[in-house]
Amino acid sequence: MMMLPKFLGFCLFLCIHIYNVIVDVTVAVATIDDVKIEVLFTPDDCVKKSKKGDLMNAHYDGYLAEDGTQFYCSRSDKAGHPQWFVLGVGQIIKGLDIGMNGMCAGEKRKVTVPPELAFGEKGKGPVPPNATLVFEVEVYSVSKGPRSLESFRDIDLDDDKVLTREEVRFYFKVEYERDGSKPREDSFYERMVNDVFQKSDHDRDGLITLKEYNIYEHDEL
Ligand SMILES: *[C@@H]1O[C@H](CO)[C@@H](O)[C@H](O)[C@H]1NC(C)=O
Ligand SMILES: [Ca+2]
Ligand SMILES: [Ca+2]
Repeated sequence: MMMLPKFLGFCLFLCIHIYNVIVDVTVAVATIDDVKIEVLFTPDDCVKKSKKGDLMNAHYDGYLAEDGTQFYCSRSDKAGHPQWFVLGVGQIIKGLDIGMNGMCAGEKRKVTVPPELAFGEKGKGPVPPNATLVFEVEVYSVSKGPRSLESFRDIDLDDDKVLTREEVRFYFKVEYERDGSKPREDSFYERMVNDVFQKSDHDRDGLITLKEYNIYEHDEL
């Protein structure tokens, strides 16, 4: 369980990397309106909706709009683990950050993303230049994001300004079970904790400081 999480799929890494590259080299001409959102399924109790900074768990399949070729499938890639990511902070491509806003657990959407908000003029790997992409996404969970100062204070139970694995695990458990959701297995929380530490514990000392915690918060504070 101490290994780096295997469930962090290829696409998530690719998306982060490419997104960073694209932000540097292209002038974004597309806007939020250019992302087309079609809701395919809404569960009855669709109350808790995703917003920027939330931690989400989702499956997504990616297709080229032009001919429907599938270029990514999180169900079959990397042992089919759903992807964990923080919404709205550039951990996934811009078009999905926009297109997955306001989703609840259980919701399914088809999100069409123009190239400016995906892999741009250059494309990447199986994605050709100037490709409009279609993603079919299914959200498994939405939880209060780990990226605000407020949540840092909530997580830091002993108020010593660093987060331990135990504090983060306890926080997620309480967050998940507060709405009466059924308790999850320990391995479920362990994967979340691993993911958070993999992304935030930059010096790998097993503790997350306030500085490490706020690393993605470039447009806030
Ligand atoms: C991609 O689109 C840009 C802007 O419209 C254009 O200049 C470029 O030639 C296109 N690239 C390819 C490979 O089609
Ligand atoms: Ca602490
Ligand atoms: Ca650290």
